[in-house]
Amino acid sequence: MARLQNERFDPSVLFPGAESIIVIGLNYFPDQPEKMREKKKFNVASYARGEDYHHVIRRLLKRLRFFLKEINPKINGRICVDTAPFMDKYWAQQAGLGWIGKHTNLVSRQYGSWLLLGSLIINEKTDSYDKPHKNFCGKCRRCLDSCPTNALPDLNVLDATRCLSYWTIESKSSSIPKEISNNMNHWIFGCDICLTACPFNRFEKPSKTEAFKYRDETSLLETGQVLKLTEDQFTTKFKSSPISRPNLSGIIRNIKAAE
Ligand code: B12
Ligand code: SF4
Ligand code: SF4
Repeated sequence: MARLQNERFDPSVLFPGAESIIVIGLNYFPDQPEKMREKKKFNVASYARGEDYHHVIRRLLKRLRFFLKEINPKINGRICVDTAPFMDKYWAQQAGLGWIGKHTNLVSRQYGSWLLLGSLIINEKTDSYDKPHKNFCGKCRRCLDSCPTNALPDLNVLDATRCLSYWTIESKSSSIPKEISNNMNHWIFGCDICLTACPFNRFEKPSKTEAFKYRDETSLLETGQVLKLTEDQFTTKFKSSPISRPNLSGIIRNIKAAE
């Protein structure tokens, strides 16, 4: 995060000639939220139940870029999905998709907390531009109060060193500190607690994206059976899933901490 600050704050440094940004939000609210209820011991973040969204959104944006080039061959574009030094949420709010809620994620009046974001920066002006979305959080603070590890200590402030999402996906540490593991609430890959708390989820609707449909492999985590897999079996099964990110050793660490 500390590197590439100039690119992060100015998309025309990231993509010279940048004139416009097209932002897409893809609804990932689970199509079968109750599927594993009976046998479930552990929780997996909703965004990780199907194919990795980086691949899904990148494919869509590549098609969009191809389509735009057919209309105007001079158009070039740089795709940003999560990993680029680019402020996905800020530009989504500017493009009118929703607003940055107090849990620091974008909230939509059409889909609640459940949009994943991707952008295409292009080198052409467009006929018209959308307006930035108004913030509708008001006095609500349900997300802040719901966080079990106090990772949301203030409005719009996330302390990643206390966030279960950081500890269960990104951390390379061999163990999880006690003050975090005591409050894992059975989350072993990511965490949806603050997202679920948002009252704007009354507008949530099941995702229609085939690639986000629940994959049977996900149940191996939810039931704890993943512990029976070898490293090779884990790598093969979760090849195109976000669950591959912490490796099997990370998942085992998370299960031990959450048990
Ligand atoms: C690092 C990261 C994390 C870290 C830290 C998250 C955090 N909130 O700080 C961890 C691992 C904890 C994490 C967790 C999650 N993440 Co995450 N994460 C990111 C990532 C890669 C970078 C965010 C970041 O720190 N950027 C650097 C800072 C400087 O930028 P920023 O966060 O955009 O915030 C700045 C701007 O808003 C700016 N700003 C505000 N006003 C203005 C005005 C002007 C004029 C300007 C110039 C700037 C500006 O200032 C802010 C602070 O500096 C983004 C993808 C991305 N490239 O944005 C995904 C992203 C935020 N994550 C996402 C998701 C889904 C999650 C989880 C829900 C996953 C899960 N279920 O476990 C959790 C949610 C936790 C939470 N409550 O936020 C989605 C959120 C989608 C949405 N609807 O908002 C993103 C956008 C990925 C994507 N492409 O869809 N994540
Ligand atoms: S994702 Fe979970 S741990 Fe992280 S801020 Fe939200 S509720 Fe807290
Ligand atoms: S729970 Fe309340 S404060 Fe948090 S993002 Fe939703 S509306 Fe905003």
